Amino acid sequence: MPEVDWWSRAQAVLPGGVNSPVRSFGRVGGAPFFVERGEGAELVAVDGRRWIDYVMSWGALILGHAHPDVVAATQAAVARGLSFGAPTPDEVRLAERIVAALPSVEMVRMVNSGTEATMSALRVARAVTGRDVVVKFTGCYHGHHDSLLVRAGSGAATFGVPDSAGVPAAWARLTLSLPYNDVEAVTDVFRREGARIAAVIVEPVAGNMGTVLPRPGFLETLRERTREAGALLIFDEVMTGFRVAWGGAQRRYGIDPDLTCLGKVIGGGMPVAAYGGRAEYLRRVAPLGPVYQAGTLSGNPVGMAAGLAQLEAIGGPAFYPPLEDLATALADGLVERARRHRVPLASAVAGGMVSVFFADRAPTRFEEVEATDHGRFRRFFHALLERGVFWPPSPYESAFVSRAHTPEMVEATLAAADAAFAGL
Ligand code: KE4
Repeated sequence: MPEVDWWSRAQAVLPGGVNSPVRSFGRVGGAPFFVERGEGAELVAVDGRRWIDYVMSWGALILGHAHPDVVAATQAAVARGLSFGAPTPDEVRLAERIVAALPSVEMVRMVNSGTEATMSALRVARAVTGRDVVVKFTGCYHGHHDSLLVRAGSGAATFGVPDSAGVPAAWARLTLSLPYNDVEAVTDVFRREGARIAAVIVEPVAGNMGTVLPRPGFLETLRERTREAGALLIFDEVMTGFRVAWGGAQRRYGIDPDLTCLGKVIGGGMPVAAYGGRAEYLRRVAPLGPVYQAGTLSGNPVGMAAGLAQLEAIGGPAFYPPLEDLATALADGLVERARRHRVPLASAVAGGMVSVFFADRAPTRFEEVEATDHGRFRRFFHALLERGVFWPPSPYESAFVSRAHTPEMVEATLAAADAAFAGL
């Protein structure tokens, strides 16, 4: 059977050959492999090659690929029908699990993507406050809706400019994008624009510029300034929710946001996301209140079954310390191997998410990530890929470990990295 050239076929009918840009290897060069299946912590390509996988569907698969409990629950749900457009008990069960795990969340609405979750949360915040301006942070990614595809204007505290073609300038002018971890910039903007600000939306641990940790006082400042100004604080925990702790970053750092966005882990690999928060805010959402938001497949039974099975298998808070230990062993091992070859490498770890940066110290904001050595990252990525390790194909992405990753796999990864650093 002649090998199918999936990459050529894909590029003929899909923009860039992919359904999401990062999969195209655009940041690292080369052509992506096409996956036949996932097994635990490994991906198997259609030609039989296999890799230890640190992408794990961008964080969704915290138990690993095709976990038997998730597969069984999802298959059983499929056999009962894929979608009804009518309420089902599992929607209630998953919402109850989320509410029980996140004290700041009294009520949730299921949606189908992180983009929908953050878009809807912003709409609620604008409705609750009657204000239009939102504050985000450069390097944080909240999905691809117009309000948040905005990058910083010329000055740190000037209104934004579109970060994508097709985003109206008028929309961008309602968004302020500040440097992550910059407490002074936040205080200054609230001093000047506080009365107009509907919400601040933040990744409480940034994961879309690599993993960048909040500096002490940063999240606390956001909580104080928003409360003083009557603005809402939105934690975008699409990546950190059930990834950095059972109760997400809000439990890890002890901050209660007004609204929370979730995704990835709560869907077990299916298109499931959610936004939630104080009941008084969620009661503004249709059909109860004037904020309209809807979705044909929101809360669909197959996604609910997958998410419930994954959360069930995670079990609770005790799942996370061993996961973080493994991520830390990986990060420390990579930094140590790089040191042996006199390659500057820094790392950041939060729960089961981890990044390494070709720099002397871990970045605290987007500009510092931009300044890291991307050429070395590209060569590192391909050297690992040739040695059976699939690292995220961009210096602006986080890597993810799962319960399926073993210490032996970490050792194999470190051996591959040692050889890679020798050639950098
Ligand atoms: P989706 O619309 O892609 O489901 O979620 C958007 C989103 C929102 N908020 C955060 C914190 C996110 O990390 C994401 C999506 N994450 C990326 C990974 N960097 C998804 C990967 C991709 O775009 O293909």
